[in-house]
Amino acid sequence: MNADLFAEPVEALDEGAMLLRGFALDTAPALLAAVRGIAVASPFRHLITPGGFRMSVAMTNCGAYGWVSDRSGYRYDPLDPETKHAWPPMPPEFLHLAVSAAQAAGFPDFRSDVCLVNRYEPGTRLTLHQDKDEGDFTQPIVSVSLGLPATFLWGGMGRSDKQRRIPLFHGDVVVWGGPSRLRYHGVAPLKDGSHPELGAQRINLTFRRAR
Ligand code: MD6
Ligand code: FE
Repeated sequence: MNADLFAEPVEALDEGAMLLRGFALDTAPALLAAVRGIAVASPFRHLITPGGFRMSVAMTNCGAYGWVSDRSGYRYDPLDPETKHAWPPMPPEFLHLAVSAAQAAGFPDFRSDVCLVNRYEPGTRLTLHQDKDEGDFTQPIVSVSLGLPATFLWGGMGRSDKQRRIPLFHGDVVVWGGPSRLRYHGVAPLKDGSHPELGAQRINLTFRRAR
């Protein structure tokens, strides 16, 4: 088989930002089984933004901390505010995938202590934002797409910079760090569809180092 006939599986988006096509395909079934377990312990919920809006993305977390939002602001919390318990531990297969994807993208020292799990349904979107609530911007973000395809909006360092629209499919991984760590990004409204494993859903895992 001549690999040159096929799309490049690794694409540099910008300095410090890489798209790893299909990187998580082999582990996807194990990842999805683990997501179901996480959602039993800490259910998906729609957080309220500091401005009082309900987020259309449903979220939960695993790891030592979880990313949460309420009227008082955004923060990383060692306890799930809904259950008042610690978040479920990071499953070993999550950690292994996050570390190997970071390494493949040129970040050999990634030490993730949070996985934010996002659930999108048709119509769900994520407006342009920076991931800037973390303590150490030398650590990258690793983002894993599962289920329905989505259009990732990849912007610049300013909110109004031109954006690229990048289709993300089941098993794709995007890693951003270094000079791209604070780039604006988002997700366009999810189109209707049905995925063989997840039905009308997209699950996104974002791995970070919170502290
Ligand atoms: C994505 N997600 O779903 C990218 N950031 O492909 C994010 O950038 C993101 O889903 C912060 C909080 C939740 C997210
Ligand atoms: Fe983000």
